[in-house]
Amino acid sequence: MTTNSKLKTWVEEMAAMCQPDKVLWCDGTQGEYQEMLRLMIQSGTAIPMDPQKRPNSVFVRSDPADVARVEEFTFICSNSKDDAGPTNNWRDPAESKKTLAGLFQGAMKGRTMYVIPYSMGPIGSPIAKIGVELTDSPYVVASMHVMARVGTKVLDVLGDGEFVRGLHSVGAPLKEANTPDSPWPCNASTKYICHFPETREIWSYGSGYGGNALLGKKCHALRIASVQARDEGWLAEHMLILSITDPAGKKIYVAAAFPSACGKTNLAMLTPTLPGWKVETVGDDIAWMKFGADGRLHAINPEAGFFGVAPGTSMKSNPNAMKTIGSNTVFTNCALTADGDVWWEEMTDTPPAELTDWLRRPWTPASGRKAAHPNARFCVPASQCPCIAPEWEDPKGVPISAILFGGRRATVMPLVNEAMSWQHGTFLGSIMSSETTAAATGAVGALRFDPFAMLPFCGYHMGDYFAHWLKIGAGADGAKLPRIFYVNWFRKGADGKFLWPGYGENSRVLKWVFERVTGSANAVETPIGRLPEQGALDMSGLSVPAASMDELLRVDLDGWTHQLGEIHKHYEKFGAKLPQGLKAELQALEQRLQAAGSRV
Ligand code: O2Y
Ligand code: MN
Repeated sequence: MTTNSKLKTWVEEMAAMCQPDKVLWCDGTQGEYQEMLRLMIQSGTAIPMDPQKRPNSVFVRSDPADVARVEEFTFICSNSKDDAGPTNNWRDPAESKKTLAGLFQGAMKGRTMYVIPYSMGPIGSPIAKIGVELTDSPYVVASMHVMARVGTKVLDVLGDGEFVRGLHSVGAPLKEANTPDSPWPCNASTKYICHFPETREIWSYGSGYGGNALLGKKCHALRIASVQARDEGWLAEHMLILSITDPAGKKIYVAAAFPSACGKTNLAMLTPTLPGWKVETVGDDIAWMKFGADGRLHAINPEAGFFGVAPGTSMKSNPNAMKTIGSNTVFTNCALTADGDVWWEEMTDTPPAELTDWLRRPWTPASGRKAAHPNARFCVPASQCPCIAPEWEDPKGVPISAILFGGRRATVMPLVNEAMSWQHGTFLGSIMSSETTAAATGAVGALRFDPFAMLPFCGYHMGDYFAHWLKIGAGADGAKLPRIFYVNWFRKGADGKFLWPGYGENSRVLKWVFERVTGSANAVETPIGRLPEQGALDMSGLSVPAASMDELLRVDLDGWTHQLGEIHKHYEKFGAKLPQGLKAELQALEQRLQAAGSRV
């Protein structure tokens, strides 16, 4: 238990409202984790996997009404609507609390309320933060064991200090303790994921899945933390962290922001094709960065595990992830093979002849539908990753030398482009975008902006968030700030095929980034930024046609000029909160493009 009177009072109040059968304080031990797996197996939530194939792993199928984050039911309940800004759903905090209190009243009847003290970041790190999640889901307890540091040791560090309060219920009370439960209790019709940034609270109702329910992850480590970071002068970002080591043993650290489905976990665990180069993983999804005594930005991965998308993960695309999930893994919404293993699309070149799909139906390759849910997940301790950086839990964090931004752009954006300054880099982050495809709503080829990959995760007004980035740069020693790059692995040729092979070959771009930071690679100044000089990108041992390389590194003046209108429209959303520095960058870009166009 704890001596923290604020925590004790809050738990008592929440238990009085939710009326669980019992309240259990999580100690974070291995025994407790095993007990959660046992409960999940007993209730039909999980199936144990063959211990010969995947020791200590379970397989879970969720309710089809609960398979992913629910952005339309995710709210920022700031006191002022203006503070949530144009990119968030806002609800009045008092109104929301009233609605939610009604829903949470008796919501945990027949269930146990688990109290999970957790640390986002290594326990005791000056960059880490503590939260407490109350939940009625053993799946959430088990997953939080993997994704965060949990239990008594966190309470010891918390002492009488402050913590983020997270209340979560699957929203499916049981009439009595022995009422039969559904294998995946949730509330199919009512879901609310509410954030109260001023009081550092999260109330999540109705979903038991991923980012909706593991409150340390997106809710705390991004939405609430982004507000804390603004208030305290640091950065909470949707970024992976990796290290690159050259053949001589020199190592630098890079953070990188990409929207979902752009291969973030693959990049974080990349196996370089360049001989002698090494990449190691510090984190695959979130980075918290604070200035150290040395004046440099130091990053920690606030998480302790990976909650990775399974489909598309294979020995070809990400052998390190495949090796990571060999044991101690919770798989959700994958397909099941006849011999009790998991499978998902692209795991193997040839699918198994028969499977049970994620909806428990027989499946064959002729079924004409996907066997695993596209958002099927593995949840696994980061420590199991064969390429985890030895220093990944260093409480001081790792000093960041470069920040990459990227999106999925078939046109216009070159393979790599170095920003001319922190302000220019902030501009590039603010215009991160992907082209819409036929599958997405809206016009095909229109730009869908996802600034800094934070669109669903920024807990306050995005215009103020841009201003915060500029302030961080303005207050720092410029020579010590990370250099900023925009990368694009997804440019296509006229035939609609990718021009760049991607995956391990991305190490060639990382090498150029490394050499720009360490001062040994040349760049050419262009109207859009600094691009690799002819021959500066190491292409040894790789044959990409010269015409493709020209296209990959071409500054598409017409394309950029055309998208200026869309950038203006994107910026208009932020109204008076759009910082002057970004307006100036857009104007300067326009002028450079014009000048270059009139020279052609
Ligand atoms: O669907 C979910 O709830 C998971 S979302 C997620 C999980 C891990 C890493 N990133 C994400 C994301 O949506 O960015
Ligand atoms: Mn993510």
